Amino acid sequence: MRAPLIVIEGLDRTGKSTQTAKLCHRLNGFLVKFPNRETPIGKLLNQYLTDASNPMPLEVAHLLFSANRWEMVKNIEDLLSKGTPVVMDRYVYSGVAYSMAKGLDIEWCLAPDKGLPKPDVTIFLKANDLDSISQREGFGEERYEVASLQTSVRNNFEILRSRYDEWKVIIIDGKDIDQVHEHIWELVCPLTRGVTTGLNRF
Ligand code: DGP
Repeated sequence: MRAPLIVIEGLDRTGKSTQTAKLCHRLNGFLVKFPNRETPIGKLLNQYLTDASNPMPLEVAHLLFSANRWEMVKNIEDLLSKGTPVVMDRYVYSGVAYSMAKGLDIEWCLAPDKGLPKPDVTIFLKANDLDSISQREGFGEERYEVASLQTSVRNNFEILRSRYDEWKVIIIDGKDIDQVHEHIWELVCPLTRGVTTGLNRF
């Protein structure tokens, strides 16, 4: 028996940080946020994201985002095997959806993440009303926070959703924080007794 690996995905400013923190607290789990900007690789990514004039090639950024996930694997596997649920704020799917939106090929994007542990459930916080997202406080501060790019990222998330069967979607329009949290809890609750199967891999 091991603990579950739970991922919450979504566009920028859709409430992932709030929801992952709330879920983690309720589960007494461990929160992993990607990109993890604290590691040496994460610091490079932070510079890339916050300085739009940073000339780092797209492919290099993609590989660094992937490396940033690989940095955490051992830690994550240890936690799961010891019975601590792991909640992730973004994961492989953000990696693919954002880089595809900038023009990279889906298979190329997936390749460096091959072998990473697969989530037991991926919950996509979907906003139908993209205008309301771009009006949220702070939107536009980082490189990818551009309305046209977000539309493309959302379409890419839909492509990924049709490929991976552990995906669940919650429409967030018109819902408050607690309502979204209760939806998430309904999806996660069956996993709280533990998972009997081993971890799948990408
Ligand atoms: P966040 O810290 O969750 O606001 O994410 C920062 C930005 O980085 C956000 O616009 C989404 C983007 N992002 C997150 N993960 C990846 C990734 O793996 N690859 C790429 N290309 N972009 C990512």
